[in-house]
Amino acid sequence: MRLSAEELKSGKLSPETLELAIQLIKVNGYVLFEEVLPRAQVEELFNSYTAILDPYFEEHREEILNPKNGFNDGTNHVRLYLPFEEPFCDEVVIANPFVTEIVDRILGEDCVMTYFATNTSMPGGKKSQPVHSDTSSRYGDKYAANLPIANLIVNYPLVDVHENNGPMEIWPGGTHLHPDNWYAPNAFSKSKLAEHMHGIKMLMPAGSILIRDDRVWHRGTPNKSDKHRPNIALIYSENKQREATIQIPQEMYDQLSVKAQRLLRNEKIGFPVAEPKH
Ligand SMILES: O=C(O)CCC(=O)C(=O)O
Repeated sequence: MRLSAEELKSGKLSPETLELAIQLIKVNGYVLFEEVLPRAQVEELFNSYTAILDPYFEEHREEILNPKNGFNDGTNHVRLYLPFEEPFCDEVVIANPFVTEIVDRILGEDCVMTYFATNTSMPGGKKSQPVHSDTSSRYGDKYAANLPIANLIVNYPLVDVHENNGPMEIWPGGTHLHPDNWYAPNAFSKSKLAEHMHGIKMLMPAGSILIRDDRVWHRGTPNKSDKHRPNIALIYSENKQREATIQIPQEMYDQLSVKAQRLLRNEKIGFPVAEPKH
């Protein structure tokens, strides 16, 4: 959907849009707000990101493309954790008001941000990834009913995503509503089932905001263009104890908005900015 000029200007969703977005995530597994971040900011993010990705990839090519790594077997997909620094840690990215309104309502106002990374479909991929959910079941094989949403993934595409440059493909409308044990390793193959189900390619303009239940089945597809197709990928989670992963120097944390500080309060505050890693 497209946000209204008034919503974009005020940085606030109307009560109707907020409610619709929440219900869409609940029933369909995702909501897409098209073209929200300013183009110039997205270009800056893209250029700064590729300035990190390209040398990193050259240095770690063997490991990243190792065919033993299931997700990288011919897909030319790379997941890269982002350093917590400008322009990536801009408030528009980490605490976007259109996102925080929704995550607060679904996950609770005490929710936290737990993941700060990117997924890139790089040119030259030959295969799609296996169809998967992003996090596993909460109770392994034990629990045979659906559970409330615990994690929301937020993607910001840094280029226009079209048929040709490796759009993410998703299976919406119910693949997030399965019993918990369907997300466990012993569950029936999602790739086999998905072949007979309706998936859609997430075609979206640069700077869109895709918010999805982490259980929705999806996969990366090969990029047939000659330019990277990166998505920033953040995860917001219900507040429960887990290992902190995002390193934030104290002086940077101190400069964040109250909301961003609250979202990141359980992370590694007072640590130096981490080097990029896959
Ligand atoms: O950004 C994409 O194309 C999806 C990537 C993905 O699902 C993954 O690497 O786990």
